[in-house]
Amino acid sequence: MRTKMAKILLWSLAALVACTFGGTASAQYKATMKLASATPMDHPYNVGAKKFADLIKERTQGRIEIKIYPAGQLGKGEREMTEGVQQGAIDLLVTSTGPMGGFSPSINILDFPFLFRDYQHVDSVLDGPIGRRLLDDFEKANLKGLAFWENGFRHLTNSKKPVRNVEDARGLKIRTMENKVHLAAWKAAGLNPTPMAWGEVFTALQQRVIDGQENPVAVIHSTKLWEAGQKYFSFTAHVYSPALLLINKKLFEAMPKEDQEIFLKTALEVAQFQRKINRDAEEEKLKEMETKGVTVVRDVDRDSFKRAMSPVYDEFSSQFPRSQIEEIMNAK
Ligand code: EAX
Repeated sequence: MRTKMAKILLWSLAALVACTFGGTASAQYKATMKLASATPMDHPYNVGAKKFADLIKERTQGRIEIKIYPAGQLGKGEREMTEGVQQGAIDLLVTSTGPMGGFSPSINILDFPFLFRDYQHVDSVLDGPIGRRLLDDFEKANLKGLAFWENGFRHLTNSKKPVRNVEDARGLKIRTMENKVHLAAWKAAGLNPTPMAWGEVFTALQQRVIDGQENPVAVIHSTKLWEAGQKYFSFTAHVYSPALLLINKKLFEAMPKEDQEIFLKTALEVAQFQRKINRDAEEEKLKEMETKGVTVVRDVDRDSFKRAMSPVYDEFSSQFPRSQIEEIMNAK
């Protein structure tokens, strides 16, 4: 850790000297960075991360190399890996925003059930002033949010029975992310939710410690949850889960301005690519899951879940007043 900080300080000094005595700082700046994620290499987080790394290497003439560490190699969950980014042990992280509330409380506003109408609504909020404000808020925690990538609309899976409405789901023991809004929403719906780091979920499902979990199709598919007994998938789309490309703020600010611009521009460019590949592949992944014996319930009574989860809006109204919620809900 101390070496890491020393390296950052040295590079900052080199950049300062280079700027002061001529020569562009970026020509001197070289770095090898570690980018982590919790999902397997074929998950859209890492397809995006690979494209990002390739473009950064190309656009910095090979001066900045980004090595990808997928599938929780650098930590059992996203909250823990975010702490690693804060401390400088990990340089970049692609993560769901779900466990980020402890780092930047304002981000939890995105976790409310049935907040977003569709992908177009998602993109207009995340790529507009509201999204910009939420990204900026991370800077207080020594984290720089480079762009919103995508996890996706979350759906319920379980090992016990087909779930068509909230009554069918009542009493199920399900894992949620370490996220207070999600926990409260599932409790209000009459389920029995437990927060858990993603790296512990597969085993907990396999051992039937929990009956189910909820995640976007790409996470369920890339982690092969049917092999842990998740035989029933319900298209609840109860929450839209953004992802974030985060970088350690001190590391980012120690980079020459030109390289900072390259990182920001590339992160936003890859965001569009990464969201598209996530969305385009969803139907094909669902079909493949059916070939693996998963019962996919598409005709879910989503209104029953929406009604049952609606008390969370009042429960958190002191932190997230109706006006803030409506600013998002009414965005075009
Ligand atoms: O970010 O923890 C979760 O359920 C996340 O959706 C997953 O790790 C991908």
